[in-house]
Formats: sequence, C-alpha cells, structure tokens
Amino acid sequence: MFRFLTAGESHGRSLVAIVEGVPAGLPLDATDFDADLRRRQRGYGRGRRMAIEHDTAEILSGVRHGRTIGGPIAVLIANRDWVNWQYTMSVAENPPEATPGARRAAVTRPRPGHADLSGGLKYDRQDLRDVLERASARETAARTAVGVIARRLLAESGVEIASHVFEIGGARLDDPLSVSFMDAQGIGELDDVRCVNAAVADAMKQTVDRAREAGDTVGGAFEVIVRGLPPGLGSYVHWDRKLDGLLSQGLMSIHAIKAVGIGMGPLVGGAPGSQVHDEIVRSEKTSTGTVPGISRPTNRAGGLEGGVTNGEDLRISAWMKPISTLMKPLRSVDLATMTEAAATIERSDVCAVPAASIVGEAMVAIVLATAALEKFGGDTLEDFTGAWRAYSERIRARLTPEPA
Ligand code: EPS
Repeated sequence: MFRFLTAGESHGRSLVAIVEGVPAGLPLDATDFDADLRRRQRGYGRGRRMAIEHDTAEILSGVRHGRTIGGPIAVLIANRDWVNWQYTMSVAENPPEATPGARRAAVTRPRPGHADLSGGLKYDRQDLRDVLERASARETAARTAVGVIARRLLAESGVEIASHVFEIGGARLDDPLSVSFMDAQGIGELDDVRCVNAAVADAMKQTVDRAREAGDTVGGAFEVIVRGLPPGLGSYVHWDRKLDGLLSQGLMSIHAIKAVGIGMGPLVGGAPGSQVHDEIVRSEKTSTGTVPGISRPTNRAGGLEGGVTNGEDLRISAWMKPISTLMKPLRSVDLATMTEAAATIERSDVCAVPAASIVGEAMVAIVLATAALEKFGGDTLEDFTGAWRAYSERIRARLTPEPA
C-alpha cells in the first residue's frame, strides 16, 4: 500500500511529504527530485513567485546509502519566499519585533472560486489567510516529489509517464488522441507551454497574454500518457478498486481540476459503438502495448476497459478552471463588515495549466504505484519486480504458445 500525506502552508517555512509503503531497496537520491520539481515550476503564465522559488528536495528519513529501507520516507521542500513572510506566518501569537517580513492585514474578502469563503466558515477562521495558505496549489510541489518516488518504482518494471497540454483558454489541438507517447515524451524540459504543436502553442501564449492584460485568468486541459503497464491493473470486481475511478479521483484532487476524461472522454456520448471501441486483432509484431500477439488499431478506451488496464497506453485527460485570483476582482462580501466589496487580490498566476500537467503525471504515478503494489505486493523491490515479471511471463506463455 503506497500512501502519503503532505504538510505545509504556501508561505510557511517548508512543505513536507511523508510516504509509506515503498518497498526496501529502491534506489533514491535527493537529486532524483530535481527534474520534476523544476518542470512543475515552469509554464507560460506563472506569476512572480516562481522567480523566487527554486525547488529542491531534502530526504529526511526512509533512505540509507541511496536506497529505501522500508520505513516511511519524509521529503522536505523549503519555501524560499518564507523569509519575506516570517512575521505574517509566525507560529507564535506575538512574534518578536525583529521577526523579518511585513505583517500583512487580515484577508476578509473571499475570492469567488477559491476555498476562502467555505473554508473560513468550516474552520471558523476570521483571517482567510488561514484557509488560502493551505488551499494553495503550492502544495502540489510536495505531491510532485511523492510522484517522483512512485514513478521511480514503476520505472523498475519499465513503466514510463509523459504528458502534454492540449488546450489553454480556447486555443486547442483538434485531436489530442493523435498525440503519441513519444511526441509527449519529446517535449523539452524547458518548454513553457508543453503543447506538441508550435502554432497552437503560439495561440495559447496569446490567450495568456490577453488575459494578463485584461486582469483576467485562463484555464485549459492536459493529457497524461503512460506506457508499459501490464493488462489487469485495477479491478472489474470491486467498485472502489476500479482504476478509472481511482485515477479520476487522483486527478480531480489537483487544485482547480473540474473534469477528467479517459481515452475519448466525453466524446463517447456522441459516437456509435463501432467508433468508440477498439478492435482486437492478431499481430505478430510488437505493438506499443504489452499484450503479446495481440494489438489494437485504435486506443479510444485510453488503455482501460472494465476498470482494469488492457495493456495499451493509458491516456487520461483533465480540465482546469481559470485561477480564482483576478487582478480585476469579481464581486464579493467583506466578512468583517458584511458589506459588498471587490474580492481580495493576492499575487498569483494568470495560467498554471503547464504546471498542472506535471502534477497530473505525479498523481497518475501515485495511483498506478498503489495499484501495482496491491497487485504485486512486496516488502522488497525484488519481490515486487519479481511478481510483476512472473505475471507478465504467464500472460506471454498463454498468448504465444510454443509450436507443437
Ligand atoms: C498560488 C498562488 C501563487 C502561486 C502558487 C499557488 O503563490 P503566491 O500567492 O505566493 O504568489 O505562485 O504556486 C506556487 C507557489 C507553486 O509553487 O506552485 C495559489 O493561490 O494557489
């Protein structure tokens, strides 16, 4: 069982993730986190905060001499911006005079679309900063770190994960399913839109520029593609272990995600069955799938049938709403005076869809690692990869019988 918890506030001292259930013997080093943490920080439309943060991870526990030892792994990501916020974020009721940073006024005008209002009522917080600091998508840096551990584990059995952005504010690719795993994997680490089509990427940037000029924000959509999964991860037997349901929850839990689609997604509602289902054909040549002797000319199901993987590439999309901090704020009510007032303005991003696609990769990795550990078990990496190998071998032997 792969489980994790994240702690930390957006402007607090640091973020911490605690991960348990990782088999012993997995190679893991603090620098393994660098690439994904850096990829998540990028993206056209990000705000000034990203010029301050240079996320790196420190491993606090669960790893010794470069390998996991079976105990909970704690990972720390420092908030560099904290130095500017120490007074505001102090844990003491009355911090010493010398505490750095200005003391910010209480936030009392909730932003429509944010957790501010409901969170302030739920936990009875007068200063809505208590809510927004924890509701902030800064937390996704910690999830990205957890995702690194999950994908490191999956990679031991040959699983690879990539993603691409196919829509920002109405500028979109016509057919995201035509983007191959290799196309998505080929997106450079420094790409700031993460769209495979240069013309569409330009149009996406223009929508972000227009929104910024108008004091507005834009959302969009991304797809995560996974290669190398065996058939049979997940369950068609148990409602709560169906992998499509678990993956959807994983992606939906990312800040501002409002819809999830698998394969063709919502388009299945408008097409006949003959144009939705993927025919099963006999094939000697190696397809991109992991079922020997069989291939699928199409992958509209996104690699999931009946709540279990079918050996084709897993394809799952998520749609993100525009960020709820608007520089031209929407109407709200000041909870201190109960009079109508413009919503509060916090420093923020205009668009965070490219960053969300990296968090999406992490959440998909986490859900898949959990499902794989449930199926293959293992206190040690060898137990885990060995059980995976034996299962793949059983399938290969069944589908490619020796000639009589
Ligand atoms: C965020 C608001 C912005 C983003 C932040 C998420 O932060 P700030 O209010 O400090 O400018 O930069 O994202 C991150 C810090 C991050 O690492 O992704 C929000 O309200 O969710």
